[in-house]
Amino acid sequence: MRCDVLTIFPELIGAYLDTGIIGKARQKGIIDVSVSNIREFASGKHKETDDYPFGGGPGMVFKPEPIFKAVEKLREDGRARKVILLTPQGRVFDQAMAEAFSKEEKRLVFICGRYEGIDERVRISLVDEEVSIGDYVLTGGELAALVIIDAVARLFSGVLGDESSKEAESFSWGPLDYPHYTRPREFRGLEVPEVLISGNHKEIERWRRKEALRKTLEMRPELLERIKLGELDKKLISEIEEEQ
Ligand code: 6GU
Repeated sequence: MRCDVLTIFPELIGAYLDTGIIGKARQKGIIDVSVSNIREFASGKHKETDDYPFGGGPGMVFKPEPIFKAVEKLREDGRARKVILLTPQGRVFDQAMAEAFSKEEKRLVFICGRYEGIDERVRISLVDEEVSIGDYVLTGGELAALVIIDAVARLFSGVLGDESSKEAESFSWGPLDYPHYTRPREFRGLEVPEVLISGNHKEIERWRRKEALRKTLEMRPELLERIKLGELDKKLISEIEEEQ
């Protein structure tokens, strides 16, 4: 993934992008994330990036000029780019969108909105896609940019330590993840399920699938309607229902 993040708070997202798995992936050159400060493209003594809304009303609006100039500066290198505006009015980000972004040939530009909104001419003239990370309102798009970059980055090979881990986790086959245990075998009176110590890989696989289905039935039953259940899944679900 190659992307540029445009924000008025570069320091807010810099720490996350420099740390842990994402920081390593950037160091290794597996992902390329650059951050630019929109304020550097604002004019005037005070370098204001916001202004009052025409028509009145509460809050401030992101001025068009600094964002246009920031995007134009990025475009000086002549590379193709897809411009994504982060806004609660966008299409809701999910795993399928993460996979689509991971395959995108063009460099991505994430514009982090702030204030009550962004001048509509930015959307009309610059933006290819509008994306939200869920049905709640944040103070800005910075957290959304990090959420998206993180979800996309981990899909690249070499980013996670163990390549199989991204396959096994939730959403790659539909249901939620199964419960995990590590040492010790007994902790404050709570035992690790016997099957996980049995060494019987077929039984372990069956248990994990069943517990993943149980978790999904409990927390997100609507997910099970979106996926095609196999014969084993149906059998496991009826076992779970009998147990209740
Ligand atoms: Cl992308 N931005 C803001 N400000 N709030 C959000 C969001 C984005 N996605 C969900 N809520």
